[in-house]
Amino acid sequence: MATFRFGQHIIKASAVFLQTELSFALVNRKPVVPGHVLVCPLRQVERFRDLRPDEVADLFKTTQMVADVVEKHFQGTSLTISIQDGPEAGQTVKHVHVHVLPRRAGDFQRNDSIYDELQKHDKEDEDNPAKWRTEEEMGREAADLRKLFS
Ligand code: AMW
Repeated sequence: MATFRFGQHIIKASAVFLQTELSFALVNRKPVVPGHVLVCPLRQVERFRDLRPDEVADLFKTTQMVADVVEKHFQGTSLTISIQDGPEAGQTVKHVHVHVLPRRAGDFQRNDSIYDELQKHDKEDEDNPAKWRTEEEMGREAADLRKLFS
């Protein structure tokens, strides 16, 4: 089975629900909200500025498509779309990735708390394997999403 490179991580094809010419989208092992997924360039590039124009175009076209599908699938009514570009911005995986997070009324008491959660959800003390979803759960979610793109 093919695998994908996501920074230091090797991602199984079962967790990837969309591949385009230059990008791919995967489910998250530790979602901040239901439907929190990631869209990445296929090429392992650390910073947003390092992407070629065709990669930026593909990444954002793919993000637009993915965002629309996950918002509807997870019964969201809005979206937070975010890139943590560099370690001081909270980036832990050295491979550009766009966070797509379906939003709904009341999901956070303070709306912008989602950014605090995003910043800390995968930091050392918060991010241990016991808190990750199982491969099976991620595989099921990716399979459901994959159908929505075919
Ligand atoms: W960053 O803090 O670098 O902006 O976000 C990294 C994201 O990647 C986090 O949401 C984290 O949960 C997710 N993640 C890290 N490793 C994996 C993996 N192997 N499979 C799925 N998601 C992952």
